[in-house]
Parts: sequence; structure tokens; C-alpha cells
Amino acid sequence: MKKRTTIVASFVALALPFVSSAALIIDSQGSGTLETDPFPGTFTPISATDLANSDQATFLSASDIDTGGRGDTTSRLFDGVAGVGVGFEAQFNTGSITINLDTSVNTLGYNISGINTYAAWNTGSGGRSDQEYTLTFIYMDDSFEEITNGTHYANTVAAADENGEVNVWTEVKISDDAGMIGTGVKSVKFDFLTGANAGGTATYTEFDIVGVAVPEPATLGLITACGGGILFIRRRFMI
Ligand SMILES: [Ca+2]
Ligand SMILES: [Ca+2]
Repeated sequence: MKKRTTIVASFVALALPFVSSAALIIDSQGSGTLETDPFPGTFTPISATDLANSDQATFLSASDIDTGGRGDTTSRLFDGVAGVGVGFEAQFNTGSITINLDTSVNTLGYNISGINTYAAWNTGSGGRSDQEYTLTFIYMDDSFEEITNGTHYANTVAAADENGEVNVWTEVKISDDAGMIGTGVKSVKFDFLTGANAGGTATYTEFDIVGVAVPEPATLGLITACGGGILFIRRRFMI
């Protein structure tokens, strides 16, 4: 009996690093009221090198763009900069957008570890920084999975003369305690629910998709071969 207990304990100890509880973490990182200091460095910074930044080889396109009647300003989601004011805003009155990653080279898709969304609005135009959306991953085999949906940041403090919402900017960081939200991803889709915002409009300023390409089998083989070579050398010299 004792031996069995020991074996089980050893198994658990060995298995622990690989245990995946796969619990999604939605971190409403913060918000602020100052137009002059949006997204301070104490929060996760806007990235200009994430998978969805438009000048990266990993970014393919944005498709199925539906801004709900607003003009198409969606290129501002992928330019690596964020700020407050109409020059930074990508506006949606509900609608959706699909962000496609380039799989011509990375044919197995991408392992996604983080989705960071940033919203900001000009105080002169009303409260539009609540973040409400459904996030869906589309995988290499064309299957899809809803990752999360609902209100991810809601202003709760009313302020006079600002359409009842006080925050100028909000920041939401989505991750998973298993490390990866999804593997083999080729596209990321957002469907917007902007009912709580002034005028039913949400003004986002950047969407960052954080992750790495899934290693190709040839790469894995090389790593295995290198590992085998090191083992051979160690054994050789130990003998
Ligand atoms: Ca970016
Ligand atoms: Ca931007």
C-alpha cells in the first residue's frame, strides 16, 4: 500500500508541470480618466511587434469587417500605437472583424498566449470605452471555438458631462493559466456588443495578438536530433 502511494505521488509530481487547468484569465487591467496619459507603463504596453501588427510578416489581413454603419477605420487596430482622439479610434456600432494570420510559411498556425485589447475615446464624443465582445478562435482545420463573450470592461463610475462614463481609456488582457489560450490558430474573430456605450459605439485603438508559430515537424526533428547528439557525446565521454 505504501509503495502504491509512493508511485502515485511520484506520478503526480512528474505530471504537475504538464497539468493544464486551462482556465481563462480576463484581466481588466485598468482604466483612466486622463486624455493626456492613456495606457501608462504600469499596464501591459501596446505592442508594435505582436502577431497582428500590420507590418509583421505574421499578419495577413483583416476580413469580414462590419463596423455597423461606421466608416472603416480598422487599420488603426494594427498600427502599434494607441492614444485618445479621433485619429486613433477604430469605431464599431456592433459588427465584427476577423484577423487572419499568415500561414503560408507557418503552416501549422500559431500558439496564442495573449489577446490584449485597448479602447479609448475622446471625452468630447461621449463614453465609448466599455469593452464588450465575443472572442472566437478559428483553427487550421477550419473548426472554431468561442473563447469568451460578454462585457470585459464596464465603466462603473458616472461622471458629469461625460455621458455618464468616466474613463477615457480601458485595457483588457486575456490569457490562460495553462500558458496558451489556443494552439494551431489561424484567425481571431471579434463580434462586438456595444450596447452599453454611448450611442452604441465602441472606439478601440489597438488589438494585440501575442503568440508564436507552431513549430514545424522538421524543426522538432532537428531539436530531437540535437538532443540525441548531446546525449551520445555525454555517454561517450562518461564511458
Ligand atoms: Ca499591435
Ligand atoms: Ca492603434
